[in-house]
Amino acid sequence: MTVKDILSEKMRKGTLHMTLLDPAKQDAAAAAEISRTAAELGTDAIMVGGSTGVTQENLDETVKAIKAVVAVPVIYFPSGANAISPYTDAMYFMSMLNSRNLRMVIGEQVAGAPVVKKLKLEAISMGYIIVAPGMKVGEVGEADLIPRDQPKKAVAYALAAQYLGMDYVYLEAGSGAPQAVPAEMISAVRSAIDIPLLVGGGIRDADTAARAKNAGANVVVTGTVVENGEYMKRLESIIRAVKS
Ligand code: 1GP
Repeated sequence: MTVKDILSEKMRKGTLHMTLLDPAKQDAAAAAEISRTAAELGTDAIMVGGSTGVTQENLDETVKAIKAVVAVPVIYFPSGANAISPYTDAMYFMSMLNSRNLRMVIGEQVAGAPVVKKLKLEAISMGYIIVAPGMKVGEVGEADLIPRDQPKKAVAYALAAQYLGMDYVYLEAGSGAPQAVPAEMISAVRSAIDIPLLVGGGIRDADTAARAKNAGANVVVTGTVVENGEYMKRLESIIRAVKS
């Protein structure tokens, strides 16, 4: 069964939660420990990636350590073709649709595609749409940010992703964003498209996670929340809100 099939089956039953770990932010053993806890608390997949500082070495080490302790899929969330790991279960083959830089839209993908083929990796295509404030990823990706009060613009990008044949759409406010993607934007996109919708960036508590879920996110992604040593209770309440 492919990772996409596993996730589709789970999505039919409800909203999923995914935990994002940046290999540049902790060592492999710490990433594995967080992943084990997140999986025990019910997270549905571990995403590994970051905007800067991901190397082949820290990526491979982190993925291997996580794979050794969890049964849920481990999915690479790349920022470019500089590092691609053979150890993940799948990778998002993503295009930052609202980047002004063609390299982020198609250049890195062209560079990475032969590697994905060679490694026989499962590629899950994804339209990646950066919503204001966008944070680091908006900056390094040179995104033409979707204004928070323009859901129609987000809908147009998401529909374009669907018509281009992409598997998923990801609405991203940016890691550590002071505000998550607005609920109105999530629900506008959800009602316009038929493919799964991931939402992340700035979701640090159960209320915000519940708002994203209730607005129609199929997958709620959290990253920063596990970077604080005292994350367990918070992550537990976020996952409970996503699953209830
Ligand atoms: C970043 O959307 C993810 O790609 C997670 O964001 O770190 O703010 O949870 P946070």
